Amino acid sequence: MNIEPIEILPHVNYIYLDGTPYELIKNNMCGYAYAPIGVYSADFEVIGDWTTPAPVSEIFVVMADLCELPARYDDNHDPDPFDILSPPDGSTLTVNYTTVSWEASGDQESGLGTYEVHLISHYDRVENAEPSETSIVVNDLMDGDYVCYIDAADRAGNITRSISSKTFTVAASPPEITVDIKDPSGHVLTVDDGNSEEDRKAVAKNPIIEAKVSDGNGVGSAQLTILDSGGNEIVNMNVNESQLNHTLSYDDNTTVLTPGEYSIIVNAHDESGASNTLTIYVEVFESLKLKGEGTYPYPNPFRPGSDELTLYYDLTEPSVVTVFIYDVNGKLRWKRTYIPPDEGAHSNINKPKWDGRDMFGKYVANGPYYYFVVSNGKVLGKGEIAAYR
Ligand SMILES: [Ca+2]
Ligand SMILES: [Ca+2]
Repeated sequence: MNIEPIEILPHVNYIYLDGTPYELIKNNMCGYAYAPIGVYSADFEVIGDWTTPAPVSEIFVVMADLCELPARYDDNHDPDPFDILSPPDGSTLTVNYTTVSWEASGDQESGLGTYEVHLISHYDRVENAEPSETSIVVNDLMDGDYVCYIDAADRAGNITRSISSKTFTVAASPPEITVDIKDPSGHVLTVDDGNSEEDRKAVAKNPIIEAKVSDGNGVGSAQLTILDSGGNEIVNMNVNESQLNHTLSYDDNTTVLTPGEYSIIVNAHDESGASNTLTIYVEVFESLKLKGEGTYPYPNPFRPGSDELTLYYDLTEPSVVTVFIYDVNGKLRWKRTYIPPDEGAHSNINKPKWDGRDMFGKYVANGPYYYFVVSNGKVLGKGEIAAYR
């Protein structure tokens, strides 16, 4: 490309190509400025080989594309008026997406840069559309009431807001429910999709149970029920006040959960009539013990240096636990103590790891090893591990 910079007078800052102004980036070293190839219609003064110093109305400039700075525009006029067309005002959507459409705006000076689609609800969301677009599909809308309007922005940042806005409601989802069961030690078991009777969660005595319910349409009512193994209602808590969020908290101030099996049922309705129920099966234990299969090392045999051994065990309540590993001669090779609520010491399934190094940091030799899981002077579980490399 033939590049010929033009020299311009200091007060000339913009030239226009097809109605679009380009800021001239002045090079202080040589006093040249550069602009894109094209026929320019503008009044500016040039000196040098060009017609000078008179203003010119049309000039052909060969460009040096050296301007990496963003263009700034000499444009103080807002884009043309326009209006939003959809979604229909006052509509209720039972799906979590919608099409927003609008009339085309326009801009005579710097040109349209973008449309900003504003969706104002419990949260504010902005989607951008190209200047050539007049509709977009907005996905993943949360439940709630919305006000939607469009801002057309030109390239200089001048904004025209759509003449009107649309209001609509999304009512696509039932209330969301999560339950946190807190052990007195602070360990939290969170359940958000329920469990089966076979997969009962172990819970320490005196748990604190918190059911959190939320819905963008407003939670109209929520209920926490605890049934014992005979189906008797032990606890029944209700709220019937419309809020976006409710938390129902059970602690043992009123009714102590004695050891045994329970089901925790949380039910909620939103203000649009959708409902949801979460059921959690738990077993409350009097004191610490191992559940299920006892302890389980994996992989076994394992390769020190290549594998990590994971020791699985399921505790009924948080407790300080020490794992000992002895070799075949009865010599202690490794031990580690775990403190609640850390991995290895919390209620439910623990998965502490051993990388196969002894207490001096050396990988142990091939052979059988014996592990013991001990808490409070009591051996909870033990077994054999085979190491080979
Ligand atoms: Ca403008
Ligand atoms: Ca809802």
